[in-house]
Amino acid sequence: MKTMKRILLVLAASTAAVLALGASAQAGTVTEGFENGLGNWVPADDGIDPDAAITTSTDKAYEGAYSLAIHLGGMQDDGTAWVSAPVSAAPGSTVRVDLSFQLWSDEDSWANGWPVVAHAGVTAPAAEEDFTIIGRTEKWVGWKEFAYTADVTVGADGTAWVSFGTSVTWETPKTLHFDAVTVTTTGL
Ligand SMILES: [Ca+2]
Ligand SMILES: [Ca+2]
Repeated sequence: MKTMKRILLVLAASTAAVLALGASAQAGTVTEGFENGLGNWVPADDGIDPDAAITTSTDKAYEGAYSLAIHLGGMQDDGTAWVSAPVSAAPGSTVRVDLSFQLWSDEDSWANGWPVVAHAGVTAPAAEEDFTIIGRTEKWVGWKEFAYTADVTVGADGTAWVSFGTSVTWETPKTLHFDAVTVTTTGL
């Protein structure tokens, strides 16, 4: 009787472990506040704006002391810069990727805004056309949350890439500050 009880306990424990593993493969949330550099976020741009620069900055912070600063010179009247991070999913599965972040604006202006862009897919974006426009800059004062959701079917490597940034549509230099990034992946 004692042995049977022990076997049942072991079975219960291993079932719980399998369930926990399944859950962690199916859903997860990662956050980034840029307090120690860019973390998992890889900086990139389309090569059009020679002044494109992606750094961390203490000029603005939604949380902690640092934000992500994406700078574009604007003088080509074109050019897109962004950061991308890999997220893990079960190989071959379809996941919903929910991205959110805070973006700082100095002013609420009738003009002068640039698109805020985002993307999620099996590869990181390479050009402006790869992105979805999810809003425009300089249409509020202070911090504002932006969000983007996409479903991605990952390949055998179990990796999806999620990205956000901005794109020049007005010939003026801008430095945009992003912070408090959250990426949640949920198995579908
Ligand atoms: Ca921060
Ligand atoms: Ca453009």
